[in-house]
Order: sequence, then C-alpha cells, then structure tokens
Amino acid sequence: MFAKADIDRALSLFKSAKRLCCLCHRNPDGDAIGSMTGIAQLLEHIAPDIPVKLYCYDPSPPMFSYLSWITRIEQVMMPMEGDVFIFLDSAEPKLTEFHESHPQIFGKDWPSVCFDHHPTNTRFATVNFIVPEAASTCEILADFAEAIGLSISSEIATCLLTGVYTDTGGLLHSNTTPHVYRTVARLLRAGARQAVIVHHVFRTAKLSTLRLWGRVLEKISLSEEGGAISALTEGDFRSTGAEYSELTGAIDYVNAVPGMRFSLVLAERAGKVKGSIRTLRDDVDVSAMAAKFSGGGHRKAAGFAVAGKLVPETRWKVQK
Ligand SMILES: [Mn+2]
Repeated sequence: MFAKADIDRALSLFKSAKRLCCLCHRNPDGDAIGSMTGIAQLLEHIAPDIPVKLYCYDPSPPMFSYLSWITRIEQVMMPMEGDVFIFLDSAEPKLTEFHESHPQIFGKDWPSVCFDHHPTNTRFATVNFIVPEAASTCEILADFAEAIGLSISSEIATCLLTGVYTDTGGLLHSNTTPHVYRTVARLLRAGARQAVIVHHVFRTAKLSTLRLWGRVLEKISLSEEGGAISALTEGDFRSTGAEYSELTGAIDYVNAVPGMRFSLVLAERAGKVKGSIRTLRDDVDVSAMAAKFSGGGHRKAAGFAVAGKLVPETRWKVQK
C-alpha cells in the first residue's frame, strides 16, 4: 500500500528530528484529533528519545476528552530549527490556519510528513502518505503502523477507532469499505474502547447542540434544483448558545429528505458564510459544486467558505 522508499524516508525524518511536531486542521473533528493523538503515541515508539508536540489552531471539542494525550494539544506554535512536522488530515496548508503565520513549515525546505485521505491533497509535505480510498486518516495510520511492524496499544487503538468511526458516521457512510471493517477489527483486537467512543461521540449531545440542530431542521427548504437547504445566521448561534463546532453532524438529517439530489447547510461565521454539501447519489459530485465557491472535498461530502452574510429571500406565488 505504501512505497517502501516513502516509509524509509519518513522513518529517517522521524528519527533525525530534534522535535516531532504533529499538526492537524483547524476546527478539528474526530479524525483530526484521533489521528494526531494516535500518531503522537506511535512516534514515541518509533523515536523514543525525541519530544513530541501536538498543535491545532482551535481547541479540541470536549467530546474527545477521553483520548489519551488530548491535554497535550497546544494552540500556540513556535517552530524551531530541527523540527519535523507531521501533518494530519489536512489537504492543504491553509486548512491548518498556520499558513500565514508560519508559511515556512509547509515549504519543501522544511522536512515534513503528511498523512491524509482527501483526494484534493496538494502533496505539500516532503513525504506524502495520501490514500484517497481510505475513509479516514486514522485508517491510514493503522496501516502505517502495520507496515512498519509496530503493535498498537489500547490507547492508540482508541484514538484511531475514533477517527474511523467519526469519518464514516459510525460505519454508516458509503465510504465504509471492507477495508474499514478490517481496520475496525484490528483496532478492537488491539483493545480500542469502543463503548467509550460510542457514548462520547454518538450518544452525548449538549442542550445547546440539540437546540441548534432544531433550528437547522425547522429551517429546511427544498430548492428547485433538488436540494434540501438550511441556513443558520449568527443570531441562531447566539439564541441557542451553541458554538459553530456544534453544527457538526446536523447535515446528515438534512440529507435524509427523500428524493433530493443534494443537501446544503449554510452557516454564518465571523464575516464568512460556510457551506457543507452532502449527497447520497452517485451521479452528483458535490466536490465540483463546492469548487465553484473555491471549496473542495469528496464526491459525496464537500464544503466551502465565502466572505459575506446570509440574506433571507422569500418567494411568493399566486395560487388559483
Ligand atoms: Mn478525515
């Protein structure tokens, strides 16, 4: 699955580092957090004497507090000479939000290794493990550990299974391949705490989240193009007391309306409108729709962000 030359290069980069700096995308999801805490602990075995740092622009959602190493994630980063960066689940530098403050770490002159499953990955790192067929970055890391003959501890398995579960919607999305199930089997055998993950990730919701999702659902409208569309203003977030990150997952319910070509959830955030698009259909490519707004993603799940705000539009017609 991986080229031996890439594995050798990555391992020698890991072992030659002064510090190993793991970095995932901002607004981290279960795959970003799971892959970052998972690789950090694998690196401890690969290069035992080298300090491992974990960075994310935004704090981890509290639901992942059961993961080991979660408290070691820092939001302020100070790259130093000799650092080797490990990028997780990030298709391009700007998704980490460190691209403007620390552009140097994304250049070919700075040694780095990237693990990612997004087909839009720009291969910006020195060594790239990009596997678009993988449903999650955590799945790639499980294979990487196997490829280099590392056994996975129960703690690491819990981190990796978290990403496998969240990026497949609890093994329900169409990206849930036989290989995903094989990975799940391996991680469970390694002692992944499945019940803990299910409880925290799928069976726990704050009151503000439920109220926000209520807004999403009551505001669904159907467009002439066959889209189920909902839109949340900053006022919706204010009045429900929900954070932007609490929107994650709501779109799956919008996507449940029968007969639609796609679903779209728009949300205002800090002068931008962010859009998430999903489809259940094979003949619709939502990453192409997102690309029209300079976004990207997968055929069945994509997103974009444009500057501006949401303005309601009411259409009236005469009924005879
Ligand atoms: Mn992912």
